[in-house]
Amino acid sequence: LGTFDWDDPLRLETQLTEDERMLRDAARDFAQGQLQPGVTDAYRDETTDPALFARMGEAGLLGVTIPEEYGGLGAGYVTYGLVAREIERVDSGYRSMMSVQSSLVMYPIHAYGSEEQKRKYLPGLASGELIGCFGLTEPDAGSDPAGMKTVAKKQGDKYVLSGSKTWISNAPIADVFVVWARSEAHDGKIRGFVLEKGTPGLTAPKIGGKLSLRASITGEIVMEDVEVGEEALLPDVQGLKGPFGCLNRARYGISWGTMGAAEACWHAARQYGLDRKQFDRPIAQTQLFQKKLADMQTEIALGLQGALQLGRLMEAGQAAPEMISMMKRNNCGKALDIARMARDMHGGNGISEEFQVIRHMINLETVNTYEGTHDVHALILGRAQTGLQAFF
Ligand code: TGC
Ligand code: FAD
Repeated sequence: LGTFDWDDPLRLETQLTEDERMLRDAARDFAQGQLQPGVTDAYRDETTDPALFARMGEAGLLGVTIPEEYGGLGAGYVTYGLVAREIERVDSGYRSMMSVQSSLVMYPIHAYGSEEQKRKYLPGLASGELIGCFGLTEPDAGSDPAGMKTVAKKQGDKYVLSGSKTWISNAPIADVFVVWARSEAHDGKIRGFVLEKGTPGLTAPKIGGKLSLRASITGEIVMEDVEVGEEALLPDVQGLKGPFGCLNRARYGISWGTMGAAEACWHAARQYGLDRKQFDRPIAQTQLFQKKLADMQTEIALGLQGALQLGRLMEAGQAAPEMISMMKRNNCGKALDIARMARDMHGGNGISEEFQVIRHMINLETVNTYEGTHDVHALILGRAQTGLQAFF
């Protein structure tokens, strides 16, 4: 019979390759050494230091799955997931910055872009010298991106883009904007464009007053007759499968990342229960406290196994979007439950920034909503098993 490691009950560690463990350890060192010390202040003060991108780039954490010839790490999807888990163990906002750059900006340029676009943007995005953002959501088109109003009109050899995007991570500090619009020259189909900061008519005001994901800056993208040439069009994709192809990767990364946030909350609650005494004994020595710890341990172990299996299927080219919906939805929902439990188990201290758990809890409200809400992923899974469309 084997031994039981409370911290790794189903032996995830033994299912990773040596290279994966090494890159995971490097990501953990970076996250704990460079991100953890400043996160409480960044969250409280709602500040995002753009220099963090260069530091993540230097540590090799941007574009993990992008080939080395374009500045990426050329590693697999499991490594990408392990990196997301380590960063989100610190803060969902920092993982957000990394996933937007890697899955929503570098991936579409690599998968759908011309050779010139790849050479122009990918190395700078990998090093973090350039910051990217991804504009799909609009004020009137969130869960239903097919309802987007942003248009690209062809005038001579130029495209003229007008419209607005909202709730866009990184936008106010971005240099490179991957934006999705209906193109009149392509029968109204959705096409991707790569816009650059400073182009006349393009602005990205910050959205203030966020009480969640405060360490990651969010903004709008406003396009007032933004004129670009053919070289801005992503040539190799059209239709909603363009943005969804990117979302598949980011959603997959979130299934790992949320488990990192959940682990941080679980470990904190366990330690707090061992340290804190009431009624002359550690609160960890009560049945209710231990039941909560058991639930956390079980859900995290299962969530990580699911994320790992999905990562292996992605690496084998066998992952279906519905599998990604299942893992994004389940792991976000479970992580949110775990963070709420951990907050409760800390008593009054649980609401203090010092104990971190309430920050994770509030962040996970955003993560449960973006990249497809918890309920929208339920509808994707419901459609897949009934054949019945319940969106409208
Ligand atoms: P539907 O009819 O289902 O599909 C339309 C076309 O798209 C294709 N498709 C996919 N392709 C690849 N991967 C997927 N996951 C795909 N899902 C759909 C589909 O095959 C079809 O292609 P074609 O060629 O036949 O036209 O589309 P629908 O309009 O009925 O979609 C419904 C729904 C709800 C599934 C979808 O719209 C949806 O997922 N909504 C959620 C929107 C969302 O996730 N937005 C995310 C915005 S980005 C973001 O939040 C970033 S946060 C980043 C951070 O900070 O970390
Ligand atoms: P809505 O679509 O209006 O949904 C509101 C509620 O209605 C939800 O509970 C939803 O589940 C429910 N609902 C909607 N349709 C149905 C239905 N058919 N049946 C049942 N219930 C339904 N977007 C980007 O493009 N790029 C980004 O970088 C980005 N970053 C973000 C960062 C943050 C901090 C946040 C908060 C959001 C970000 N988003 C981004 C936007 C995000 O993807 C959307 O908020 C999300 O897709 C939901 O859209 P919505 O806010 O319009 O909500």
